[in-house]
Amino acid sequence: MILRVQQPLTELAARLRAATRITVMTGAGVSAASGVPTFRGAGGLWRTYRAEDLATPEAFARDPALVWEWYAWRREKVASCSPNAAHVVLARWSASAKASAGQVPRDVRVVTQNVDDLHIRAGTRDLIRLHGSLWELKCFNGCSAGATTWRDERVPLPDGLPRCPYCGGYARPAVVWFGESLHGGDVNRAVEATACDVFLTVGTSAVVYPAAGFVHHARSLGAFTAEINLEPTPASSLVDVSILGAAEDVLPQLDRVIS
Ligand code: BJW
Repeated sequence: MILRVQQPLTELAARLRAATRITVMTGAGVSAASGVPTFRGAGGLWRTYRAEDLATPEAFARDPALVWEWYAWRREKVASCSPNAAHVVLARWSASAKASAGQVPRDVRVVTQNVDDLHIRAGTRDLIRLHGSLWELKCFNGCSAGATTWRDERVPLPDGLPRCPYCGGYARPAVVWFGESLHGGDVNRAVEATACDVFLTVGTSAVVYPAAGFVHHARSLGAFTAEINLEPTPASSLVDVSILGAAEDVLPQLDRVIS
């Protein structure tokens, strides 16, 4: 177990206990203990591949087979993974709107940048998914019917590149690539969730915008802000409390203290 700083954990627990509105924003580090590779940490995906080669519309237009090969590999990887203790705690918090007698009722929102769906599989309610899902596809050509995403959980994918059932063009993963706008409704819900008592970021390198900006927005609105990560990030010196530790260790410990 990696838990290097006890004092910030105690302070965060006290803040969480007193809070009525809590927002937790997660990144790839939350799924690391499940076996899902992160992007930028040790062993992260970008250490092996260049983002520009795989996670942009230009990359897909240039070489859809290469991009699909990468996504097919990641779908297979994620399909073999299960939610870990961090997902389980957040799922329980998200469902704990009605508190038992004597407890403060809590409204817990979970916002994620992850496309793996492990929060959903753990049972998180009303999850806000900023970067889409590995398990949904849409038309790459942008045909009107294929703009609405459809579910595709086939693992492995059949031979040949997935096609749009409406226009026959290439289908693509319904994830948000660099240079693409996030879905307006998701951004609005996330911005709304920055109006909270405690805003906690977990397992994100805090470098990809607009997600990385939400913790600062929450702070400007008066939220107590905190971060849980294995290592310092650009947000560490700006949040009220930075806890160096693993999400799957720290969240269950916080849960025990505040429950
Ligand atoms: C643990 C742990 C454990 C490990 N416990 N912790 C210049 C300046 C500012 C912005 C821009 C700019 N140029 C371009 C932009 C915009 C760009 C951007 O932010 N770029 C930055 C990199 C500079 N953003 C966009 O393009 C976004 N769209 C947009 O802004 O539209 C308007 C616009 C367009 C064009 C120009 C300007 C504006 C879209 C961003 C989409 C991001 N997409 C991806 C891929 C999704 C699909 C897929 O998965 O295939 O999303 S990139 C990748 O990064 C993925 C993630 O969701 C995202 C964030 O990564 P995350 O989750 O933080 O993971 P890691 O790996 O980075 O970090 C893991 C952390 O966990 C590490 O810190 C570890 O230490 C830690 N950890 N184990 C706790 N057990």
